[in-house]
Amino acid sequence: MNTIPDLKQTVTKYKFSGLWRLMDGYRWQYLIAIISMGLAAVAGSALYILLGKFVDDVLPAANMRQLLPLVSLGLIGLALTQGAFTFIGGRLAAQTAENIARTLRNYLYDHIQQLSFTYHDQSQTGELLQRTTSDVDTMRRMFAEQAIGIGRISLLFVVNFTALLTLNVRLAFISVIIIPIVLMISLFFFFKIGKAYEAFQEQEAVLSNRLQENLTGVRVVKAFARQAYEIEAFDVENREKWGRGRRLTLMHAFYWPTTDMLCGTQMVAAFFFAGVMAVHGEITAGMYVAYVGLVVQIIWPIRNLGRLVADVSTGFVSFGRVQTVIKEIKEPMVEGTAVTADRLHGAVTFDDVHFAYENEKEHALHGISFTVKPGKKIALMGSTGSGKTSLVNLLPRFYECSNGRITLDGVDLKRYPRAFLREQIGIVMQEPFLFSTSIRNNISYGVNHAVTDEEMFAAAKAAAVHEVILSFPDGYETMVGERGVTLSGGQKQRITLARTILCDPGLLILDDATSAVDTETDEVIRFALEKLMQNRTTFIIAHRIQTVMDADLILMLENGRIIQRGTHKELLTQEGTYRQIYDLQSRIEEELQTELGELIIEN
Ligand code: DUT
Ligand code: MG
Repeated sequence: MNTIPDLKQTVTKYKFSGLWRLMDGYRWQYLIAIISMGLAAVAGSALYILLGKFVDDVLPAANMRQLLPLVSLGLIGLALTQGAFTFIGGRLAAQTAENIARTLRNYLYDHIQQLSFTYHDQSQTGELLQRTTSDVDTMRRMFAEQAIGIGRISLLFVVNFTALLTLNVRLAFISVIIIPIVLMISLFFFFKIGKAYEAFQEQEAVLSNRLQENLTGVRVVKAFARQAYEIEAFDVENREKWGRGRRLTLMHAFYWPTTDMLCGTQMVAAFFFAGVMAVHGEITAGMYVAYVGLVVQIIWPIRNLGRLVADVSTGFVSFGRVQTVIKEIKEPMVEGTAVTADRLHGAVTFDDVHFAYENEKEHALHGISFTVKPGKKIALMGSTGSGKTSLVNLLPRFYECSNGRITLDGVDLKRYPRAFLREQIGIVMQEPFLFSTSIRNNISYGVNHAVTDEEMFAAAKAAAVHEVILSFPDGYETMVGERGVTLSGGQKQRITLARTILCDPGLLILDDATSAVDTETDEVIRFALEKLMQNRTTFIIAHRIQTVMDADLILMLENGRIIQRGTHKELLTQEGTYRQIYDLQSRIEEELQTELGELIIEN
């Protein structure tokens, strides 16, 4: 893969300089493209001048028969030259534009990967999709078609106008009166179309967001039989997009007839003047022929120039949208000086830690303090929304605490590079996510080196999923996700668990990692993990007392505060939530046992 250049510097107040920077490395190619177009223009106007000379000097001449093949060859040669240079110019421009678009797309992808959790919490997937695809493509078109077109037409104008001047100065000026007017009109459209296009793109992003969310949640939609509602909601947004698209096409529709009329009038007037001059003998018949050709070579391109200028505004709008993503600060991954050991011991302290999500008034965590010695097991319990996930997410620095201090092996967490933390801290997230690839690839996702079958099987066994995988016809090669089998919630959870185990992290976080498996499997996993958790600090978030009872420290959270702390034994002696949960869960167990016993006696 090519290295990705830093495009941060393209974010400037002035769009032109930003676009200029974007062309780093491609400028020569682009310049050659424009020069080729210019040479094509020169060949084109030479063609008409030669045609004029042919009418004036060759046709009436006595030795016409001898000159005819020569002049014809010249004309064909010029036509071929024009074609060849147009081809070269167009091809180079298209290539440059593709390259710029590819670089930009790679850059955006890379950039988006490195943005913080907070950014991703707040940005919409459809919006980002739109910016990395449709907006980049609009910019590609600007480079391939509009910018090159403007360059070509400007050169065409210079060349042809010079040629016109050599023919007749007065005529030359008469034939370009319209140009300032056309340019003013296109400037007007430049701003109008820019605004309309921005509105259009915004709405398209809304639409793709809707679509993306609907597809992700298609099962929920069906389960609640909300198809009609969804279709209606989609239609509303779609109609809005249609309206905005129509406004855009209407503007184009206005542009063409207006400029056509102006340009047409200009041409007729120019031909008329030239005709009068020819009749009066001020210009020759050959000059008239050349003149007509040159005027057509100027006026029609100018009419297109206006359209191109107006359309460049869409590229500018898209560039602006892309820039807002580029502007976002990346999460520094390697900054920090605290890595001395190549492995964490796993001593963790929280010292009066407060934390709030961006744009949330309420803190998610208040004054959290506790200490964990290396290799210990710490359990977090608490009702939903009490802050368990928020607390563990601070450890790999997914988020930064607002107040207080977290230390790891005695060093402030802020002094560790994020890359190191994320390598050393294995987290099994609350919502399991698998990629659309084989189970093998999913399990080995977190490690960079090649994984042997033994290592993979050991990880899968520890997660109590090895047997399950073997029961699939393709075993570890079974495809999951959109292109393969659909796994149950518990199976997914165990595969993500195996993925984390394989990474052999120095500190392990299990966020409700066994919530979707039955009590029996939970026990199997706990037993298998027992060995893994030895000498490895482990944070366990769970709701079952059995899962947490052997922890060295249990923290009971409520509304972002620790309301109880201690070991299982200690907490049982206290009045409080833990005891209540224990009583509740053991009462259910007892009742089950009794009922089971009665059943056995009855039979
Ligand atoms: N919260 C946010 N933004 C987020 C995530 C959570 O504002 O991106 C809020 C919701 C909740 C509080 O923070 O009021 C704590 O959420 P957390 O996810 O930490 O709760 P939990 O203890 O993990 O709940 P659960 O057992 O449902 O996973
Ligand atoms: Mg949670």
